[in-house]
Amino acid sequence: MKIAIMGAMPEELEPILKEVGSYKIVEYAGNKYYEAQYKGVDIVLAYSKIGKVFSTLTATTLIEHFGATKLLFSGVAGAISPELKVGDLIVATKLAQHDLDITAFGHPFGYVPEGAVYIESDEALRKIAQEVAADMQTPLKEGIIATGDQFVANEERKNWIGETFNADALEMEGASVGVVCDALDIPFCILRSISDAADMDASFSFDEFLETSALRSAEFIMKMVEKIEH
Ligand code: 4EZ
Repeated sequence: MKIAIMGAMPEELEPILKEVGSYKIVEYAGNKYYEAQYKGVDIVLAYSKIGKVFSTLTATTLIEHFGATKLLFSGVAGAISPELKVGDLIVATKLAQHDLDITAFGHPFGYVPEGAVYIESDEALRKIAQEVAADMQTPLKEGIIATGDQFVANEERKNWIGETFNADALEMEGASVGVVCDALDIPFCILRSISDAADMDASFSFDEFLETSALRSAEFIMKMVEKIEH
């Protein structure tokens, strides 16, 4: 078994690299990959850069080139659900691409022929996440995450995404990573800590809380690695 841990931004991966301590850097496909061992488990880490395209490339590379057999994503997200406040954790039950639109042909938002609106995450990994939450006595919400190539800082757009996909949080990489893992039959888990509310103050809130929320997600993900059977 080899566990891939990915983020989108350096700030999302740095606390994980710090916890891992020593690693080997391999440059491949225009990015840096970090190979290491953590508590006796082989791991490979990377941050992809922001958005669906870069995260697709990185997830595919982690699996096809580096041989990852499970994938965990750690990072931050904008809240849609009013229950979610800055720092809160959410694990995706399923994910959708909110900016995928061929509705002109009568298809629902997020759907293309031979695809699916929602990609389901791995139930066993979600269960491990709930166990970690219980151990840490930290609330963990399960919910739908919507992904698109937009930093949403607009109440109207956020509400539309919430209503259209029944989504609780939004970000820019989860669903594309999910599509890759689903196609390659690799169990995956998308964990996010809230950095903002995707409203008109989102960019300021994001800048203020990126580091602390990313750290919270990273600490949680490393507890999950310890619990995964190996
Ligand atoms: C994307 N990530 C944000 C990248 C922002 C700025 C240089 C998470 C995220 C997010 N994505 C946090 N809040 C968000 C929001 N309101 N809209 C989209 O995964 C890069």
